[in-house]
Amino acid sequence: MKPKLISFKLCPLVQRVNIVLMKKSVDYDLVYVDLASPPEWFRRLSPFGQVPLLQVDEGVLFESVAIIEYLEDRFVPRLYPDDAYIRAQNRSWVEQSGETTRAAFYLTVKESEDEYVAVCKELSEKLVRLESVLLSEPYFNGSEFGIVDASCAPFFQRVSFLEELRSGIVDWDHLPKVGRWKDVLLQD
Ligand SMILES: N[C@@H](CCC(=O)N[C@@H](CS)C(=O)NCC(=O)O)C(=O)O
Repeated sequence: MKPKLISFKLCPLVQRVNIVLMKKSVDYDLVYVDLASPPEWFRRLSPFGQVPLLQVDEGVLFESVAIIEYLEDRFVPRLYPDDAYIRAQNRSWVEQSGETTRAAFYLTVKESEDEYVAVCKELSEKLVRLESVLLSEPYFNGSEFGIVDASCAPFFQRVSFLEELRSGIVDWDHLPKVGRWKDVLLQD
């Protein structure tokens, strides 16, 4: 069977899996569920009621990072570098990107100005850290698009949408490398 990705329309963690599937040119189906009112079949498949799920011949996978690792093992082109140390570093940044993506989500739900400003500060701190480790261009590892890029792209897309509503979330002038990386990923 074609892999089936089970999604919720706004989920950035599904989106990173989508990007990996597309970069590997995998023919797959995409199904959306309403998480506020999930269908019975979804409750049965998803151990924690969360998306993404990837349904494949062998069964159903959950957790976006585990799904990406599975896709990386099964389909070319390889999106992680060959070198074990650099690959492990990449994985660290994939983990961190989940935290950054979560912060971008908090920007949309915090109800007071103080909480909102605190999230902006947290985001900036994470991006300053990223700025200090970005050594290559245009992608995280250089010329080849990889899994860190796929994992960060949904976050950049959300911040860029939010900045259309309210500028000044991120001080891009002080993050030139991250800013250029964001622009390349959004262009992709
Ligand atoms: N660690 C999980 C998190 C997945 C997650 O938080 N998904 C959200 C949508 S973006 C969800 O399904 N929320 C519903 C819920 O937690 O009940 C992953 O990376 O796959």
